Amino acid sequence: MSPLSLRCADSLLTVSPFGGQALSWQVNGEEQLWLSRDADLSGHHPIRGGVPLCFPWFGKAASGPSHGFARTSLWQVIEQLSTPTEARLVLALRDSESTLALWPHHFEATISYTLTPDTLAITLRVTNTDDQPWAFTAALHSYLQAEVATLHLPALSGLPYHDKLENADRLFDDGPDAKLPPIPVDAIVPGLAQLALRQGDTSLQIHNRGHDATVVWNPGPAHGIGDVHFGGEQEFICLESALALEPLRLEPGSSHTLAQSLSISG
Ligand code: TA6
Repeated sequence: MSPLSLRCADSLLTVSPFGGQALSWQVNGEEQLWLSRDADLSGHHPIRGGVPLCFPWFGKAASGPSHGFARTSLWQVIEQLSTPTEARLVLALRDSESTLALWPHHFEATISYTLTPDTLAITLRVTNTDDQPWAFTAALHSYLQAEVATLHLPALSGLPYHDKLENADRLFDDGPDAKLPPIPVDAIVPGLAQLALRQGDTSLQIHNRGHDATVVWNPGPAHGIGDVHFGGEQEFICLESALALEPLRLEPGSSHTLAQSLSISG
């Protein structure tokens, strides 16, 4: 179950078949994703960092693992191609005895990673292969490298969000000195298709598609999360393309695509 590598020019992506999860994306040697130094890579537990795939549910469920079983399932490679201008890796997950025991529906999910020299496009396509409709929630739970002490996301200014920490609906501050986002943060922001994350001289442009919300998460210093290394919460912000507001119903034979693209600009 070794990680898979995908390269396009100076852009290098590493993906774990366990979870179908991106672990690292380096552009010109600069890491763009965050992976905890204490991440459990044994293939038995969720991996803390990179881009975990949350499916068929986002968040906690009455029964079943947090964020669903996709991130702790073994995905199969179904396509890998590389040209001088683009590289692509596609993995698939289908229902099995173990998924049916947790969620009694037939499905197929594919995750595709497409690399160009300055962009990583991540596309989760979910298909109902059952003879009955079913509903799901999901997220591309991207952990992005960020210097939290100086982090500023102006795109959040004044936006409404659901604060999961206090189960309340709020507005982000829109004052000139607003800390955006405040940390700790666990915010479900309806819509929001585009935002930019500045890092030093470069900026990461984030585009979400097929989502109903962008989730903004950082647990802050008092997190008590065992697999976030000491001080690790100062190094990332999760900006997630999510179906988190309402379960999305899929008819038999139909599909939905949830996507996020990350592009480096100067
Ligand atoms: O996306 C934010 C969130 O749902 C938070 O509520 C927080 O718990 C986080 O994900 C991490 O969840 P995990 O199950 O990976 O510890």
